[in-house]
Amino acid sequence: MTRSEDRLTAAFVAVALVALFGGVLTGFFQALEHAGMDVYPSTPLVKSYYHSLTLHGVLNVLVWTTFFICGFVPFMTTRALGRPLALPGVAWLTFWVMLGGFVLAAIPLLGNAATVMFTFYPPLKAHWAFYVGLTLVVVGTWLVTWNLALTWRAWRREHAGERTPLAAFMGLVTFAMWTIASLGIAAEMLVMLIPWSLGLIGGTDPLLARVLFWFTGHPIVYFWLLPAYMSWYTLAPRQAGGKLFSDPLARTSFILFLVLSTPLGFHHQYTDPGIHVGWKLVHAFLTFAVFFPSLLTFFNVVASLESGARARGGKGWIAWFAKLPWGDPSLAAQVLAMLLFTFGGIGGLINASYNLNLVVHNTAWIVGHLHLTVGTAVTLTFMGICYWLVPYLAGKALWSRRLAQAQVWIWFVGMIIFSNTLHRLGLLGMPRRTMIGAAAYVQPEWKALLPLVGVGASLLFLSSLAFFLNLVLTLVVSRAPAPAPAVPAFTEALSGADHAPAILDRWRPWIALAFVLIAIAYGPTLVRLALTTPFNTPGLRVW
Ligand code: HAS
Ligand code: CU
Repeated sequence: MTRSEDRLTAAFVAVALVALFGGVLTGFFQALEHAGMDVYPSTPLVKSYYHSLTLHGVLNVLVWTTFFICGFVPFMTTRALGRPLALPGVAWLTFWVMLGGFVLAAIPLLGNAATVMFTFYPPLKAHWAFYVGLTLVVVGTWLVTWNLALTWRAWRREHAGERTPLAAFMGLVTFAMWTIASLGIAAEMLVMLIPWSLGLIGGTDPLLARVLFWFTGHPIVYFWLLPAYMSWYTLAPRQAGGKLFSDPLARTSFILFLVLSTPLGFHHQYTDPGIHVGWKLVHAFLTFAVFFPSLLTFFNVVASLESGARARGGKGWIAWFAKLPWGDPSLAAQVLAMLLFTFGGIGGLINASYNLNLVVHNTAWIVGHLHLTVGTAVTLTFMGICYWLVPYLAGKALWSRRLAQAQVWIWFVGMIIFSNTLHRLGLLGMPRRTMIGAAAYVQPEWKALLPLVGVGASLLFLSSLAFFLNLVLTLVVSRAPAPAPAVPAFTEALSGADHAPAILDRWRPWIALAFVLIAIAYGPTLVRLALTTPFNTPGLRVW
């Protein structure tokens, strides 16, 4: 790969890490608030609990993830295809468009003019720059899709009849899925929020906006997850000293995500009026369907790790687990992320069940769920990736392997305390997105648990500080050259790409099927809402 491409990856990852730092800091403030300390009077930049919560959500789940993915996925895809990006100029333009968008959104965000949470539900009304900025970030991701697609086309011309290398296949599916999924948010921004915030239309409609938001808002979780899966499938087994159990099964899992990720956003809207219960049921079934590619991943990745552990002398049904090379912080981060994701996934099934959702919806339980998924499965995996990627990009060895080992375990323990406590608080009825310290209805049984939120979050914050310190010292202090090979090699498979049916390497049938399912699951509701919605709700600024 060219140095320019490495620099591009470095640029994306650098922005991602800055966002993550802001995200973990504000998260720490919120947890302290829950634990009984009102920190906001002493944080001049962060005005209130809700300002902090918005910064935390936007910086972590929208900016950290997206920028990391736009750096990491093209890095992996071009390496797997063995060729540079088709349009290097466009790739840099993409970065500047996205950075410009982020800065534009960050100005009102920091200035407390967009305190609308990462879901920005109207009628809460942010400054127009917030919506325009986020839209530019999304446009940037489409440019990445375009570039990856052209790069693959050029590869295909020279490799007719060959299977697309697995990592490249996964990169392409991730961006194809995301591009389809992002149409909802694009419509919400362009037709509703941007004209409304600019005063071009007088009002808005909460229900239509929420439907369009969750059209994208559910599949965006797979846009975050699939790059982590890409690492679990194509790098982690090799890091563990083993082989991927089945390449065709891995491809099947990704194709299922391409087809099934989008048509199920109503599982975030079970309690919303104005959507027929029959369509909610359809979305519930489809949510259970999209559970399967993660189950396939579970079996495939466990079998692959097991092959590595057994090659290292591991024995028994479970005891082999101890023989994984735990001393490698990059692998340890990913395996611990997988362990916690198992519980996050089970929690997801509970959320998806209509009647159980009525118990947990809008409670702290959901916050527990999202910290196991995006906050650990994704974030801890990306941290693990940083442990080889940043030294490689910097051309220097990681400053301290020991610190990195400690960091991933502190995250693991901190997250168990933090997320378990939030799940329990949710079952006790504690609402999410609420400044609990100011609530008049705090129950004694919540009071007993709330300090544990602070304990867990303090460990998480400590772990993030160790992470950032290690990366900064790698850049500034480390003198040793990056170890060779700096980038983990792609995993070989026990059952390889040649066993994969050719149909899995075709795009049109799967993309067409994805659109058909979306048309069935969303078409009637969207058409009805578009034809009947009056756009007459005035905006609110409640902060
Ligand atoms: Fe979720 C809400 C359902 C996955 C993120 N989710 C959220 C929100 C976020 C989020 C951010 O149905 C809050 C949004 C908001 O602000 O309102 N979620 C699911 C389901 C899944 C799921 C069914 N969620 C994720 C992922 C996320 C994420 C992934 C981020 C990355 N979620 C919901 C629902 C709601 C929801 C409802 C709305 C709730 C409400 O009322 O508001 C599934 O995709 C999960 C499948 C996962 C598995 C786990 C497989 C395990 C693997 C690990 C392998 C382990 C190994 C190690 C190898 C089936 C692959 C083990 C080793 C051994 C030896 C054992
Ligand atoms: Cu969802």
